[in-house]
Amino acid sequence: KNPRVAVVGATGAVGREMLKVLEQRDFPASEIVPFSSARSAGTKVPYKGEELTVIELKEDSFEGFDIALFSAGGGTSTKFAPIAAKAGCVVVDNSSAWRMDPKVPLVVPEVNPEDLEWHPGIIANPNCSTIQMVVALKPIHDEAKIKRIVVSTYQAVSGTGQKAITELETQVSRLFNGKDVVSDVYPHQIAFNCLPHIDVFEDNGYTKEEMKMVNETKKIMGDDSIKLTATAVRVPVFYGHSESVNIETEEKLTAVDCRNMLANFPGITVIDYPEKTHYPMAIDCAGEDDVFVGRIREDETIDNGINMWIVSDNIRKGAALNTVQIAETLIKRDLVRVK
Ligand code: A2P
Ligand code: 11C
Repeated sequence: KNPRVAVVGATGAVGREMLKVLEQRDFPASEIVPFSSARSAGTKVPYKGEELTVIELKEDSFEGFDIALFSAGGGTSTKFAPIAAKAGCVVVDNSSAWRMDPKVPLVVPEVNPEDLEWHPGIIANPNCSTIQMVVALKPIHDEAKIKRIVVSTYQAVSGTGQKAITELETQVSRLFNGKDVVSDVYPHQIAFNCLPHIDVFEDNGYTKEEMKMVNETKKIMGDDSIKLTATAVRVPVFYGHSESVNIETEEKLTAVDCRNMLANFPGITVIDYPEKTHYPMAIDCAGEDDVFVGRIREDETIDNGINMWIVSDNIRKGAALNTVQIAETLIKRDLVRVK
């Protein structure tokens, strides 16, 4: 029997992509039902050539569902995920609300699928910047044990949501027409600019986005000894986060070892032909499923160090796809009780 699936936040940027991914992967559902707030209730969303009517999310919405995929913000997840779990659903939540709860597994299926076994009815999907990085870190950590990571990110505006996509489009068009620009979503102009500021600043001088990368990486990799320091930067790119990652390992790895290991790992495509100017770029990775890795080279300033460049579509592997892959893995491991 196939599970009945609720998609909460189905009118949002990630929710719409979830429906697309469910359709593309022919997810084995008996029914898919889209939910939103009262604002969008009654509107239609496309699924398998049909138009599904969006339903307002209420406390009794989860009766008869087996799986609920959430991407409707932290507030909605904090309130409704426990209600859904109590109604017998397994919740896969894309918000940051439950990620660091020790009772809730934080899962990237290529990295720590075994953590799904102890789920209490809620499973958290990590932050997009963390997901693409840990997929590439996992084979390196298994082989050579990672001691320290220094990462700088170049993050697309779609990570902020639809409003930010519109802000970048509008600013570019106004600047080309000699008009002044207004910044509503970001504190400064994002067009033709880079902002070293994602989410709010914390007391230690880092942003919340940077600290998510520190804390989520340790939880997913199951190793608190990994040291990580991050600088997260918003760049005028629509889709696809890029990351410059420097890794120090306990054991020596050559660039060739590293390239081979990454190329053989599920979910990774290595594009590393600098002599042909072939390396991962956001514009090529947008709309794709894999994590793309290139510029793999040894750090010549330390004994055991590797530098690499990691790019992935933040809305797909960074959000919608990883959520759906978690649901697929739950089914494969017989961890969903279909009513
Ligand atoms: P709505 O369209 O009714 O606002 P995004 O992150 O792209 O802004 O999308 C957020 C998604 O979360 C939308 O589908 C939005 O629905 C949904 N959402 C926001 N608040 C709630 C809520 N209280 N209950 C259910 N869905 C919500
Ligand atoms: C960004 N990474 O690009 C953020 C978006 O914790 O799920 C996702 C925030 C999160 O702005």
